[in-house]
Amino acid sequence: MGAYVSNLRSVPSEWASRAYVDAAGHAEKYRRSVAEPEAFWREESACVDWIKPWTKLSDSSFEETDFGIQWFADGTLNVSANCLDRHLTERGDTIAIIWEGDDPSQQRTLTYRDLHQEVCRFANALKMLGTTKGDRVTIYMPMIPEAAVAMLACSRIGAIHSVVFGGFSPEALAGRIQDCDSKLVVTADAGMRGGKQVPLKANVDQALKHCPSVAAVLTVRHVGIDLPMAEGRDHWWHNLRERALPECTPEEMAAEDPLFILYTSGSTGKPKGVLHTTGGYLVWAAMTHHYVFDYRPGEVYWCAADIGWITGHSYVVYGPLANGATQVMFEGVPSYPDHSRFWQIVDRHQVNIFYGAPTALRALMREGDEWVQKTSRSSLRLLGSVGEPINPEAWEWYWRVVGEERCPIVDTWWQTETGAAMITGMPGAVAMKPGSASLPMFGVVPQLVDGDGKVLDDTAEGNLCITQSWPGQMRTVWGDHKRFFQTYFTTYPGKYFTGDGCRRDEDGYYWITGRVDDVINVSGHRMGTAEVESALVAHAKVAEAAVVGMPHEIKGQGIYAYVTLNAGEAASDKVRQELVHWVRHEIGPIATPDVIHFAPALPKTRSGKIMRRILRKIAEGDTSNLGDISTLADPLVVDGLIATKGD
Ligand code: 6R9
Repeated sequence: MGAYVSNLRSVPSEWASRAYVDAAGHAEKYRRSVAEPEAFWREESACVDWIKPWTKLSDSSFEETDFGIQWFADGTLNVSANCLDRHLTERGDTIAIIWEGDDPSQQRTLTYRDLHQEVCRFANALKMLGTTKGDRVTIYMPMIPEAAVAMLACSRIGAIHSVVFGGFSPEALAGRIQDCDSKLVVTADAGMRGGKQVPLKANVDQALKHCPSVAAVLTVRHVGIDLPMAEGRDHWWHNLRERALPECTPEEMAAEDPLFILYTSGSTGKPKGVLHTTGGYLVWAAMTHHYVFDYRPGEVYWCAADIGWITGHSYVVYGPLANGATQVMFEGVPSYPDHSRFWQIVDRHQVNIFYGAPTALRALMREGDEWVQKTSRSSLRLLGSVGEPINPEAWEWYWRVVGEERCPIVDTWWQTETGAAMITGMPGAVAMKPGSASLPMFGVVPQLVDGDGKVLDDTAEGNLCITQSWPGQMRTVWGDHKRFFQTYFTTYPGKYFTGDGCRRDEDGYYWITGRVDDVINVSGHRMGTAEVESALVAHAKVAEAAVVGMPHEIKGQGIYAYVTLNAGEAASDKVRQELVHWVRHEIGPIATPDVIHFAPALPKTRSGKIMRRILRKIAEGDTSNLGDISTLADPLVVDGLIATKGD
């Protein structure tokens, strides 16, 4: 027995008997999902109402010659009808969304009937503004019910939404609008986070100076501030709402029609527009939500992710609403007004299932147990984690202090590209190991390979690939199908490469070790080092920049930027602040560099390639073993970097 087994936490007995699947059921379902996919998916895809049932399961190949991904292709359905209409007879008066504002005195509830009417009205408003099937709509919103309403309204009429996180700058927003040629932007006057206003509409106005494709802006009044409204272009939602009927026939969509685009960072170039389609995505989001969170009617579920990220798409909007859940939607931050906020919300709304990110847990853990202990949390029975590896210390704290050793923790590994949970715990079925995302979801076939692509069997550590398609897999990069193939299927031909490193133990459990490419994970947010570099070099004083991740106690990884200034520019704290401000302005606060290291020169090979391995080591403070530096054009550069660290 290996080292991890001592940490094994067995499934609490009441869970083994009450969950949708127990250990034996899990093993059998997994076996069938791989050995008899046709029969398996015939059953599981019934979690979705089809207008026309599918007859052909999938047509997918990761090989270059016949590359393509399709699931349930001849079936038809409508996503919003699945999330709303089909619940109305039985659950029309059940609460769909309990909204909690940044200000703890603000709350709203919407039943499924309310939500259905709002979505229909919003869909009709989109139509009034000329939106039709296939049009792109950019949604730049705070965490308010209208964000979900806007997404569902798009899906109702077959428009493709692209949600841009409200923390992104006008520049980042403009890039994402341009890339997919959105005709319409949905926003709010402002959002509130931690007592501060986020000027969303003002950011849109600035972004639109560079976005000729946008003909209309639909603004939701939330905070209630005065705004300049551009004649002919800008519309208030509450004005259009008065004229919009609360009924709108859902568009019949083919399973492979696009549902949404979501931009995410990769190791190179600008962010990619990850495209998800209708049928496979919805089945995958709904099915995984059902099994992983074991949701029962009457329970209250809360996923604390923002809708600007894939977790908000799959586990705030589509998964839980497809399953008719009652959920909390929270606008604010865990530390406002104080560090008890999450747990006060749990008590106020009697939350049973809570799903959050390790970075928030680490930040709260640092503030001390008393913030948690002064709340009851007796309603909680299941906890989830997502976004980055959860370190065993944070896991133990979550288990012991938050869940009082009564709530199983499901650690869910997945990506924007995978649509929903891929390697994950399941309460009632999978014994837990702190820090391991545990076992593959039904239909997921992981494989570990070494740097040369050699398949590693049994206990091993390597690069994580997935060998077969699954319904929720992304279908393309918007506007660049070639880039889709090149990014994910050429490193290890015939396999989907995740970009993550991973270890498999003797029980077949998977332990994600983090990204092995030039993507860093800052507080669970994906950031391409290339994006931060290109923002830095766009500054007039910067000659060159190289960005790497560094260990960070709370954020998981921090951003460490090496900057070489132009000749004649002197390094100073003032310039440092100027550069930090500049990056925030170009991308947004999540890209704020933690360290700016003014480097006289960067370590390069004779062919001019920056040796990032060395930069990572210096950033980590581990200069004892820099490895082979003989290929450097000028090895003395390294001494210069070590000497200037911390200046
Ligand atoms: C859902 C989401 C994806 C990257 C992924 C990996 C990291 C996510 C994780 C995890 C370890 C987990 N990641 N969940 N690492 N354990 N449970 O976060 O999507 O924003 O695209 O990020 O996040 O490195 O490759 P996305």
